[in-house]
Amino acid sequence: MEKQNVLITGATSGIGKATAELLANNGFNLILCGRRQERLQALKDGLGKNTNVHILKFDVRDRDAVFQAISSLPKEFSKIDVLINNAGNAHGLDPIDRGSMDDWDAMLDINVKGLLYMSKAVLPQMVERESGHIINIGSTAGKEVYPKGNVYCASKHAVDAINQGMRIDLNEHGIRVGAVNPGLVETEFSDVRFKGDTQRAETVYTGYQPLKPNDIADIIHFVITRPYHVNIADLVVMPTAQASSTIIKKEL
Ligand code: NDP
Ligand code: 8X3
Repeated sequence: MEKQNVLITGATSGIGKATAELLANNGFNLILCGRRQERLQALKDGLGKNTNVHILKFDVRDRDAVFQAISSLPKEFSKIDVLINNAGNAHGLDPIDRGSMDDWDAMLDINVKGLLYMSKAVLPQMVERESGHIINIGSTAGKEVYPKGNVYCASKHAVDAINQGMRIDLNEHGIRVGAVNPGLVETEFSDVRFKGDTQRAETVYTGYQPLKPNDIADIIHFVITRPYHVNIADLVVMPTAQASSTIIKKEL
């Protein structure tokens, strides 16, 4: 069978990177996206030994760059079988009255509008073929709201709504759409949220066993390898130590 092409946004770190590594070893061609060119190149150099890898450097906030990137794909990568909308982050953790408007813009522009731009750029070919698979990386923050999570939670609630809306609207075209919604995963997520304060970031993942990026990569691999009539529509996964955004069994 012909190898499928999988496009992953946010492939330079965390969940996206682990997914790229797993899929490279399991018979998928990869289109890897992010803003950090040196990390993209390192992934291509490493994973390119196992599979065909194409890298695209752009910011998902930049609408024109998104469309240019997709239209620049060489022929062998131009058919996208699976789109993994993973790029995103939290920026800040502040009460709503003290939040930074730059942080709000970043979260809504990247997590919501970036996901929409990517989907808009890729969907026409899926609609034309009447096949394809979109996986939206949501969050438990898209299922509940926690103190100071306000705008990040809003962005992930939007991903939840868009995931449902896409599934409804694309149903007639036979396209699979589903979300994977993780709880706490130890990645660069908290470094970004706390703007490089690594000590504060580390406290988010200490005293219990958080999920690792590989745990989510395993799930994504499972989701995309189901027979085509099976669509995992919405999946929530947390560390065993986590019961909700605020209830975490820590041994300190
Ligand atoms: P990381 O910070 O490790 O990775 C984030 C990725 O997103 C990086 O590859 C980064 O690449 C990319 N990215 C960020 N902003 C942009 C942008 N403007 N344009 C293009 N790419 C961008 O975090 P995670 O792996 O944890 O996060 C991945 C997804 O998982 C996010 O959507 C996040 O909300 C979600 N998530 C994370 C959880 C966690 O606890 N870690 C839990 C639930 C969901 P680069 O900087 O090179 O552009
Ligand atoms: C990331 C999980 O709880 O830090 O989406 O918001 S949380």
